[in-house]
Amino acid sequence: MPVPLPTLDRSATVLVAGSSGLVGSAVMRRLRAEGFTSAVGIRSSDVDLTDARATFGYLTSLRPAVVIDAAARVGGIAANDAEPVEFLDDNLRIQTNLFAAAHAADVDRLLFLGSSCIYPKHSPQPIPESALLTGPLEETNVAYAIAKIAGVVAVQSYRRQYGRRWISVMPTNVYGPGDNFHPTRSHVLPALVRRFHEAVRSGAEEVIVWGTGAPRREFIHADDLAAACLHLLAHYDDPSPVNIGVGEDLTIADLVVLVAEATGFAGRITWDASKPDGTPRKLLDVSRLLATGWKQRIGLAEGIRSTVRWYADASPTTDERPRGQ
Ligand code: GFB
Repeated sequence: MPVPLPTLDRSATVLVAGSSGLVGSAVMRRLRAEGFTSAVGIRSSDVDLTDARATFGYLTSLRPAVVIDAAARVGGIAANDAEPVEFLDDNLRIQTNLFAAAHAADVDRLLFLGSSCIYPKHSPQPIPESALLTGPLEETNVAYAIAKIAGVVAVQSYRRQYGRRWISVMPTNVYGPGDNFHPTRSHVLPALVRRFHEAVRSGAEEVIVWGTGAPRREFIHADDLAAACLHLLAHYDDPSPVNIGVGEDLTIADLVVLVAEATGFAGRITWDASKPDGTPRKLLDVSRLLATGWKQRIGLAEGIRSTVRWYADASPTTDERPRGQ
């Protein structure tokens, strides 16, 4: 029998690990908007979560009631492919240290952010949570996916062995303000926003995009993801991870058209098929999330337009953020 969750106490200390990243910064905004008065964000420059001693020292002195783990080394398909050691090693260390320190600090509620890339490359579409560990992973991100799968298993293990009410969520591809807009290391949406924005500014006639344009992806705005995370902390308490997505995908070619329109680019688009396509399709089954009563608020075209406006105002100061999502 599931035990009803107590309402999250707005005055409790909520720790957001990775608060300068795309997701962590959105979670901080959402906590403030929902009236949480003791939300504390940490970045890697505040506490190095790959360092066990520093992590234990920080957590056992702060003693938060809730931890939201949005700290990770993240990157797009090229960065994952080029640096598997860092993607595996840093993420395993961050999770192991943070979870052990949260347990030592007696943290009752913890939310771990995984990724939809933990599912097998050829999963049924839309991908149900039950697809986890049923087949081989996409080769370009095996290291990152294995680290995130280890995080899911760690959360389940703390629940089973110590009765911790910790949960894992698996977001689909995320975008929004504060993203990493690095030209080669970032995910597709920020990479396109930057490339098309710069092409319009410089008057370039051509923009080169990667792959064939055929892969299908689903995108969620970081503010919707943040709202879903707080909603699930208040309404979900189960060992199985929960997918967080919007229930719709599109081809990369269609995404390119949306970004070109939002930036006002009317020139030529050329596909560089020497770059990897990655997983052919990644659409999450979100029925478990929707059954908790959560609803998406920001549509993709609207979200892309606001991200383009944010980037135009913030550039050129926005650049690579290797850690913190
Ligand atoms: O966003 P992305 O790097 O991540 O790439 P994945 C998605 C698709 O967009 C691929 C194409 O088919 C790319 O070939 N694409 C087109 C581009 N132009 C570009 C570009 O300029 N930059 C990038 N990055 N892609 C990542 C995983 O997979 O998804 C991570 O590697 C993580 O581990 C993340 O899970 C959410 O969706 O393919």
